[in-house]
Amino acid sequence: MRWRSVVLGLVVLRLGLHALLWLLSGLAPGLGLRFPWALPPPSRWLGRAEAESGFAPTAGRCWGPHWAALRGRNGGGGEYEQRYSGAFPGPLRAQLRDAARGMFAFGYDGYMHHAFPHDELDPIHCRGRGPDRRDPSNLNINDVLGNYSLTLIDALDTLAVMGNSSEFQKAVKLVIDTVSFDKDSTVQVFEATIRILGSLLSAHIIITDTKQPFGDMAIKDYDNELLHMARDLAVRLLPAFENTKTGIPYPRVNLKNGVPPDSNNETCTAGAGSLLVEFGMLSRLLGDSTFEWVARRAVKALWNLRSNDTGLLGNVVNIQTGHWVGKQSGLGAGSDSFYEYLLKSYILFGEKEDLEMFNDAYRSIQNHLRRGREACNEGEGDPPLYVNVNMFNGQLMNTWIDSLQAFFPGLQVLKGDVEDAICLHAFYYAIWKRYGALPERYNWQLQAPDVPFYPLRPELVESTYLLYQATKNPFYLHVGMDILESLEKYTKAKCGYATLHHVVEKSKEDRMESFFLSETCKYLYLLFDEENPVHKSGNKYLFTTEGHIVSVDKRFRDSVWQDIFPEEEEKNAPKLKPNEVKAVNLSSNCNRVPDERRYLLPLKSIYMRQIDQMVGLI
Ligand code: DMJ
Repeated sequence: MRWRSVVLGLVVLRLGLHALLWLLSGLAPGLGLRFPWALPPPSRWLGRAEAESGFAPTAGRCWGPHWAALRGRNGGGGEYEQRYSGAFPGPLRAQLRDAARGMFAFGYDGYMHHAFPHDELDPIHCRGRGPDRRDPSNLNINDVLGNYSLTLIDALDTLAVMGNSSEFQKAVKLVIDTVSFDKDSTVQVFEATIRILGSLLSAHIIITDTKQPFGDMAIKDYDNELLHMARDLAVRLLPAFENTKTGIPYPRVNLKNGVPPDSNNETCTAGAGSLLVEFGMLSRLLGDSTFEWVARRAVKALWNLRSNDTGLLGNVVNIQTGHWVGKQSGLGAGSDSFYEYLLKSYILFGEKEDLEMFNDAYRSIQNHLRRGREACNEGEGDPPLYVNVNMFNGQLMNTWIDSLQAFFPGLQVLKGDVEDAICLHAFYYAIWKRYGALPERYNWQLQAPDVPFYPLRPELVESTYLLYQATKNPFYLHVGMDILESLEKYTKAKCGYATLHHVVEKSKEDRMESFFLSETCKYLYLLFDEENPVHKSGNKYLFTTEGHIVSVDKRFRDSVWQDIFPEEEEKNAPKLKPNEVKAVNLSSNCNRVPDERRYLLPLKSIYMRQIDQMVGLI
C-alpha cells in the first residue's frame, strides 16, 4: 500500500514537471538554442578506410511517444536546461530513494516467497529456478546458477546498505544454516567469484566492522562462518588454476569434481583476469597467499600477452597456448572488468604494479579505442565513443557497443577522468532515453539494437551514481529518475522485475538476474540517499564489479607474507603505505568538475542534442 502511494506520488510529480516544461517551452519558444552546424552522419567515427569498406550509414528509426516531452515543442536546446539544471527538490529525492528501496523490497520479497532456496526468481510465473540439469550446454543459466541460493547471497549487502538490520541478520543466518557448496554444479569461475565469494566477503566485513555504520548488522555468536564459506568455495574453484600452461584459469569448474574432462580451453579476458579483488581479499583475511597468488598470476599472464604494437588485449584466449582466439579489443563483454580490477586491486591492496598496468592499459584504450572529438565539452566533431577494434592493428571490427560498456564512465570517475566520463555516460543515457532500457548491443551506425534484450543490468545506473558523487550535479538525479521510472514501467512483473526480451517491443522474459538486487537497486538507492553511511567521510568503500561494498582499510594492505612473486624486480616494487591511501569515496582524488558548473548541465546542451540526434532520439 505504501509502495503504491509512493509510485502514485512519483507519477503525479513527474506529470507536474512535464506539464511545467511543456508550458515553459510553449510560452517561450525563443529559448531554444540555434545550432551552428548541421550534424554529420555517425560515420565520422570511422576512419576513411573503414567508411569506404562497407560500414555505410543507414537511416531508419522511429519516435517513441514516451519521449516526446523531452524534445519540447520547438526542438531547441533550451529544453535541456529547463529539464535538467537547477537544484533537485529534496522531497522528490527522498521519494525516489524510497521508490528504489521499494523496488528492491518487491524483488527480494518475491524471491524469498516464491523462489528461495533456488538460485533465481522467475518473476512472471512466480517460481524458483536452479541450474538447467537437462541441458548442461545451457551456459546462460548454468554458468551462474550453482544450486546455492544465489539471489539470497548476492543481495546480502544491499540489505545492509539500506539499513535493514533485521532482514540482513535473518538472511545471513539462512545462508549459514542452509547453503552448501558441495554441489554437483559446473559453474563459471568468474560468476561464482564475483556473485558469491564477493558477497560473502562483503557481508563478513559488514558483520565484523566494529563501527557498525549501517546500524546493528552484528550476528550473535558469529564465528567467521561466512569467511569459512568463502574459503570453502574458493578451494573448490582452485582446480581451474591447475594444469594450465599459461596460468590463465579454465573458465568452468564443477564444485564437487573439479575441471570437467571435456572442458573448454578458451576463456575470456574478463572472466580469467577479474578475480584478484575477491581472491586477494580472501587471502589477506585468511593470511594465506594461495588465492591471491593464482589470481595475480592469471592477470600477469594475460597482461604479458598484450600486443607489442598497440598495448591492447583481445577478448578470448587459449589458456594452454596463449593464442588469442578473439582478437577484439573493447570495453564491454569479455573485457570490461579486467580493466576495472586493475585499478580496484590497486586501490584496495596498494600494489603499484596494478596501477602501472592500469595506466598503461588506459593509455592504449585512449590511443586506439577512443573516437570522436578530443575534448568532451568543447570543440567540434563527433562525441567521444569507445569502439571495438582489432587488438593487433587498432582497426575497427564492428559498429556496435554493448550495454556492459556503460560501466566505463564509472571507472573513469575512479581514475579521475571525470570530463571524459561525462560524455560517454551521456551517450548511453541517450540510448536509454530512446528505449527506456539499454539493448545488449546497440549499433551506433544503424542507430538500432543489434541484440535487443535488457536483463536489468546495472552499468548505466552505476556510472550515473559515481558521476553524481564526483560532480554533485543534479542532472544525474534526473537520469536516475528516468531509469527508475522506466524500470518500473517496463520491467515490473507479478512477483518481481523481469528481463526485457526486446527493448523496442517491451516484451518480457521470465528471469530476474541476481545483479538486479545486488547492483541495480543498490546504486539507484545510493544515488538518492545522500545521508547513507557509504557517503560519510571517514568511511571508505569500494564497490566490487558485482556492486558489493568492501571497506578500503589497512588489513588489506598488510599482507602477512613477504612477497608472493619473489623475483628481483617485484621485490623492489614500491608499495603504498596505509596513510597514502587515496579516498575512494570520490571526494578528493579526481579531476572534479568545478563548483560553478554544479547547477549547469554537465555537458553543454548543443552536445547533448548532438548525441540525442546520433542515437535517433530527435
Ligand atoms: C554483473 O554480474 C557484474 O556487474 C559483471 O561485472 C558484469 N555483468 C553483470 C551485470 O551486468
